[in-house]
Amino acid sequence: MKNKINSEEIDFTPWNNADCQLYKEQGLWINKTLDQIITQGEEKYTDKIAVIDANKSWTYKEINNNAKKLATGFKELGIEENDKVIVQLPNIGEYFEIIFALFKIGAIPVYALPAHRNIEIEQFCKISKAKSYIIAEKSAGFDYRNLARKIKSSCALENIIVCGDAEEFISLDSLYRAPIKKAYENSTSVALLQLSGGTTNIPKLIPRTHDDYYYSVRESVKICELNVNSVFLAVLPIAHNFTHSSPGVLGALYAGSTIVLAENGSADLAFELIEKHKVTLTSLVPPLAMIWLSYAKATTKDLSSLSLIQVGGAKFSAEAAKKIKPVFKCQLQQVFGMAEGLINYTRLDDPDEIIFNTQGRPMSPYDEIKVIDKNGLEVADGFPGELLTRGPYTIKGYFRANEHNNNAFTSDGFYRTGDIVCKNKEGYIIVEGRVKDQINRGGEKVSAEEVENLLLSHASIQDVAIVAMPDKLMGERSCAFILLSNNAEKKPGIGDIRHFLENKGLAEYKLPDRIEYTNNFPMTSFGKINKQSLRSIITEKTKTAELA
Ligand code: AMP
Ligand code: DBH
Repeated sequence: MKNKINSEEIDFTPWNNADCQLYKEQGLWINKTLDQIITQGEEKYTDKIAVIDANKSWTYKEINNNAKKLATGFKELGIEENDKVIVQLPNIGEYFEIIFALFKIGAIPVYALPAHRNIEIEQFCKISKAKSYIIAEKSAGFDYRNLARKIKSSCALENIIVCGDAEEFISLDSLYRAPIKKAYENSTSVALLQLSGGTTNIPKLIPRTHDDYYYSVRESVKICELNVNSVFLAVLPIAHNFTHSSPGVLGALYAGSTIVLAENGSADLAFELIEKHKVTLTSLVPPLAMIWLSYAKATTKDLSSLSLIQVGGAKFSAEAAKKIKPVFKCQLQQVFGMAEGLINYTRLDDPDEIIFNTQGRPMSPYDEIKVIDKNGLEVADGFPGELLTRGPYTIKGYFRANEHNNNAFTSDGFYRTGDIVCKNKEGYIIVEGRVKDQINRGGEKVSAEEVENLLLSHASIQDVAIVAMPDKLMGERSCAFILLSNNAEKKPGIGDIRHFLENKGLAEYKLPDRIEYTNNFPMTSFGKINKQSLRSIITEKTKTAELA
């Protein structure tokens, strides 16, 4: 049964014993929990500023001390080892106190994004059985306490913890107690649950262990050359795997750098912060990089401190890639990663041609990759096929998703990425497209099936298929092809459709950007809706509209 989550579902699929031993012997897995990032940070960089947000700054010592105090507060609330805690926060400094406090007691944060609404949060609660939910009172005009009120009963939440004015909920401020003395130590256990963009209507939770995630962070720091002089500007949500770990905020803390948190990605705010804090690197999704490129030409702000801009999450075109260096006078790094594990980077000293035209190569010499055709056979270099991977920081299974895992992983432990790529003979990867039924909206992944299922509950809709349509800025946007039911009184407009989904509690980025009415869908020979032809139809239409 598709949606059933039962107690026999596996939380975590381990690597085989021989691989575990190899990764330990080779010093990839170092037997430390992620908490070590901040305890070591306190020892080495004590009074150095670790984090600056819109209101405050924190030293390394302050973050660790506050995390120790919160750890005790969380324990007193009844949060225990292996308990899941949904963390949904904007880019604020308290985020670090909270996640390190959770690591210290062996509780497991589920990394929700600020854009998620009740549908998503309810799903995370249901799958993870989280009893605690941590939010900020408000951000970007949205009141998260109202969201908490909406889901409280359906989710059986016992603790709703609010950073800021808690109203009837538990105030984060009230939870700072005497510092905890001994921290959780089992590095082989699951540290956190990341989210996958999802290719089915059930979101996937990604169990990452302390050992594997810490390795991914350290290796990323090495490749991106972060150090105590680096200043990392986080403009994307910090819980996202890219901003979190590639090398992201955890990498910055590991390297003794300073993190500057922006509340959003607007070029105005970011450029101001870059000048003010002498930011050296940042990570962007392609649409943001395009906006920054257009604003940078006219800015009066001094951006000369920037030495590296990372772009990833969706395909960055070679044309746009070529503009980064001349405009920002800094290096570009393409990053092709996934919360399931594998991260590919172009290297800082790669020739321009590689940096412009490829999405990098695997981060670790222990990453194994295969590019296969429809029959599962490896294709020759330079030919497209689906990318499969396994290695020291790529998961072997999603959290409580046995049935899906049978399809998403091969019997010998490779993750089927669903990405169509070409690998060149030097091992660099060029992303060509996807086999996944997913829209990559400027780095934010939308599962077509999830939105289709919701639309099918609309009284006027008989059938619907959502596909990606090309978009200059976002790379892709979503188009819903709709077949009206016989008794439909009127054609709902795009506004009605978006409103309908919003009322259901769907995150805004998942709402269709366009609708097209159809009387009959193109079908495959198996009688399935032929999404490939729908994509061609809408691509042609958008091209014709551009020419008109
Ligand atoms: P997720 O599994 O939700 O973490 O999303 C990861 C997916 O994002 C990858 O499998 C790719 O489809 C896509 N992706 C990430 N980075 C890039 C990139 N640089 N170029 C093209 N696609 C990317
Ligand atoms: O898209 C992603 O999920 C992603 C992109 C770049 C990622 O998880 C990462 C780097 O770590």
